[in-house]
Amino acid sequence: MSNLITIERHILEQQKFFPEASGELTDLLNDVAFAAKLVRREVVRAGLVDILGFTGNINVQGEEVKKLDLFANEKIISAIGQHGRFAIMGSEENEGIIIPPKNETGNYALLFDPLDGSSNIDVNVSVGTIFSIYKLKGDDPCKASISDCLQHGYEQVAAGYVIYGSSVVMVYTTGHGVHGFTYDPTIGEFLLSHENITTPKSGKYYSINEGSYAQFNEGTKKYLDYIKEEDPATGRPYSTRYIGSLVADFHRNLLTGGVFVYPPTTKHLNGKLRLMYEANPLAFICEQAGGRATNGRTRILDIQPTELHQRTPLYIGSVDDVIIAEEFEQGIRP
Ligand code: P6P
Repeated sequence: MSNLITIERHILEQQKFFPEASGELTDLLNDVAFAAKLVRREVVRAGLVDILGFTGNINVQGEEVKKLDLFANEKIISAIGQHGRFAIMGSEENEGIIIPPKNETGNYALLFDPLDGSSNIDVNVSVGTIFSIYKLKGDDPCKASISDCLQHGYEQVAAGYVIYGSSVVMVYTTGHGVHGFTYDPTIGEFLLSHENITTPKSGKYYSINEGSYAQFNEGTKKYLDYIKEEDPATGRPYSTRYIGSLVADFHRNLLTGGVFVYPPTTKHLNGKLRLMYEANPLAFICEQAGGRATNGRTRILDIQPTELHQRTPLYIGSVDDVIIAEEFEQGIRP
């Protein structure tokens, strides 16, 4: 590859779209990229250091906290918080908001899931970090509050994820396309590998946990019957691909096409996934890549947030595939 473009250089070039941001956005995204390198360093060694397994703690979600979850959370808060660019943060691992050190100089809010899919960590299945960045609503960082963390998804100034898999890839958008960078451990840099990612209008994969079939409503059950019928004219049956790690399932469908559905269930009436640091950032990325993201009825980015950890159903991926799943959810398709 002749012109090696690092993520830092690419972010700097994106800055031209934000003349008013005076370089802040560049610094924010570089902070996130730096934190991702620290998390990656431990994730890829997880089997060699005493960082696997459980901490014995239960997080705000009522889930057992993995050591690597906690490590990633602490690393992101400290590595990013130290530069004073964020006035406030919200993490999947913390019940309330986080006011980082030097917050008085920050003009942005950061929402993140430090290590999504952590139940897969000990068995070496891809996991991921997801992040979402907003400009503060007011102009006094010292007055930053939960309302700065509860803005509509369409207010995001940047969003992205890091997938720790066979290779480590960081994907981000600032509203000007979606770009992917693969980590090269020989030089310690994320290098541009997927410029201007666009997702196919339709795919051949559907991702849903069919083990929850008994918990699904009639619309979801009819959708599953439909997507598995033989009909070459519409490319059916689709193939099922479900890793149980949102970032991994999303990333595959983003590149190859397909649909990911986490619908309402009797166990999770509002879906299981989190709006602010899972659905919103991935929806921003998906739409920027030409895809679609809803809760089965409403555009994810238009949902008015009310709580930091609120859940939402998630229908996300190729436009044509998402619309079909929505039509069953809404009873439009018999
Ligand atoms: P289920 C992992 O715990 C996670 O939050 C997402 O990464 C993943 O898509 C989902 O939950 C899997 O949930 O109920 O299918 O096991």
